Amino acid sequence: MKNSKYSAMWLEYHKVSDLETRYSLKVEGFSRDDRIITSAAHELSLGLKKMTGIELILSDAAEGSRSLTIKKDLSVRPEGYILKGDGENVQILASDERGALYGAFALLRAVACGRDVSAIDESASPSNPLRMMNHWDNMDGSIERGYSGESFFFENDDMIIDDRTRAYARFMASIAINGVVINNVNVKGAATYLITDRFFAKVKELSEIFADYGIRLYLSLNFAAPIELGGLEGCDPLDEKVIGWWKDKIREVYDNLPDFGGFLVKADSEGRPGPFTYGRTQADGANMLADIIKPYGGIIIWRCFVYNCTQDWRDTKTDRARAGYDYFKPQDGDYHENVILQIKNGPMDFQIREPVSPLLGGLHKTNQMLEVQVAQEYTGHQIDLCYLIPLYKEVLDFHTCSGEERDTVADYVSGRTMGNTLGGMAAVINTGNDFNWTGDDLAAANTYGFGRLAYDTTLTAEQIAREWIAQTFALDREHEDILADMLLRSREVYEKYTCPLGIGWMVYPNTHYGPSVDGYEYSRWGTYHRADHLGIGVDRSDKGTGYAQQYYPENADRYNDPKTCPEELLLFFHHIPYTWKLSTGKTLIQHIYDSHFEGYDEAEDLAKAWDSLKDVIPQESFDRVKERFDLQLDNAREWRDQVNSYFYRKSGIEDEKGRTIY
Ligand code: GCV
Repeated sequence: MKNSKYSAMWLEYHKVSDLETRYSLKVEGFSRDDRIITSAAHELSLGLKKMTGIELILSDAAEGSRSLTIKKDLSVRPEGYILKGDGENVQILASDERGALYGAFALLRAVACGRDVSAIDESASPSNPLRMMNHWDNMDGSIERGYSGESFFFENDDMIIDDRTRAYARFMASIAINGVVINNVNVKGAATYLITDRFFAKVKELSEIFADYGIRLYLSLNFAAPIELGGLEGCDPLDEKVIGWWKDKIREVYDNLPDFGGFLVKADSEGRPGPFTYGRTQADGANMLADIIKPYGGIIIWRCFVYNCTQDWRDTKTDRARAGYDYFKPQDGDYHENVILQIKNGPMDFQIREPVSPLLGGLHKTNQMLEVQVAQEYTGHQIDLCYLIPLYKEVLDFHTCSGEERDTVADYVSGRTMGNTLGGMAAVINTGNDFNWTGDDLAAANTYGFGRLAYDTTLTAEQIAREWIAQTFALDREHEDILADMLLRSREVYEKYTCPLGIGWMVYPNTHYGPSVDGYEYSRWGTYHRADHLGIGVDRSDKGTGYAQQYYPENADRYNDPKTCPEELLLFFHHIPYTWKLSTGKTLIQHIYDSHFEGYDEAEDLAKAWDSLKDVIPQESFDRVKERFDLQLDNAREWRDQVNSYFYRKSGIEDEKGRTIY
């Protein structure tokens, strides 16, 4: 149901000083009437007034007063900005409107973070060309893997455009998001009709609001649209009739939505239609659409989440982790220049820890984009605290060892390694129409952090956490330290009480919250831990499924041998006896017990730390989060006791510390 009340999240603009001075706002080199410049000017007026009391006079005429100038400077990199203050006057320099808008938000951020901006000297430009949010919103208003209420884009198979739409666009612009896919990648029912007359007017209206904030609108596409909308018998990408249908359709789309960004496609994945049905490759499908959309400047973002989801659990040779690479690597170099392959960070599915997908950088002749999940599907449903920026950082900083000088994932997806211009980062977003947008107020740190990191991959998880805290809660240093520490520890805490050592899954089927050790063990999803009375883990070495060999040799060798495999991923790559000695000297089984006991205790510490912030966090916000910590502790307790009991019963090995196991 529609909910028009909402919080200001990190754009609260808390008061930091009371200057009551006037500045004239000047615009040089840009058109004052430009839609994005207008947004920048509006935001600066609002933010500075609220935070500092400064009144911006939107005119060049206010002689004598100090000035804030948005100025065009072609030497600044695209979408970048320079902030310069001479002690009196401040300038935002940019070569394009987006850069000016991001500069405006950066100035406001600096003020919110308590910096003296009168002599500011700062510059930035995006690490990634594309910085996108993917909504998994359905047209009936539900959100696939949504934990924050209903969709604010859709309801009853129709679109919603209201105040929230603009508020959302402001949030996204403030973290430099430049593309948004509004509908779920599983395109069904009414969503297939988003590319028809039925919705063009509303999609256009929405895209105009986005355009005010430098955001391009994209849609997820139903590969079977030629059948469902066009009445054709099939959707073979090499069939002339199908190609003709798409040509007409895409012309119609651009006639109605001239600034449309392009399509995101989930094909041949979890029951969605795709080229495999016709014996074609993923490249055949992607290239067909890309060629048609190219004259309009559009792009095709093609997801690599293709695997067999009807596996027989008895089959130990088939390995879901291998699937992406096996399907997509053979066509590396065949994808046309306006295709981007969107690759999930790990080879499985957004677990709390997985190795980096070997496709990232494994492809070296194809545009690629990193997909991460901000929505906490397997990471606590925005009930359990789990700050995910450290996870994204690990992925970006991962050395593929491809032999290139620039060999990290960040290098590949940014285009730095291959010199390509299409690539970047996309996140499955965690927003909904809850008052606080993200269910858990603290989960907004992930939304915020994703955008900041995608814009500047050199930022640290701590810097981002502190920026977010300052803007959201404006805490003093002592309390900021407490909250920053909570965020920074939270992912490891979650990992400890759920599934450490890279094993993953063990989660309640379908909902993906709470423990169910064998929940996915005898299923069709390719998600097994293979535990028996002697040990646990999946052998993905050269003696097992051979997945480790999909990496470049240095990494392949490291992962292949349990003695050199990073311990946090040990059970992802190897089947290990319970009596195996880890580097700490503990046995594997003792590590499992200890980790779960510690994880629960540390979750309690997090909850206590939150209690210590009671007097400095707004009451409603405090209460909402507190309720979640209560639930998190229940969850952690279940995980601890179920996992420990399960492995005690399997192995028959006592806990050295004699704690209660059931
Ligand atoms: C949108 C996982 C999720 C699905 C999701 C899918 C995907 O399987 O559980 O809800 O579907 O990933 O990324 O396409």
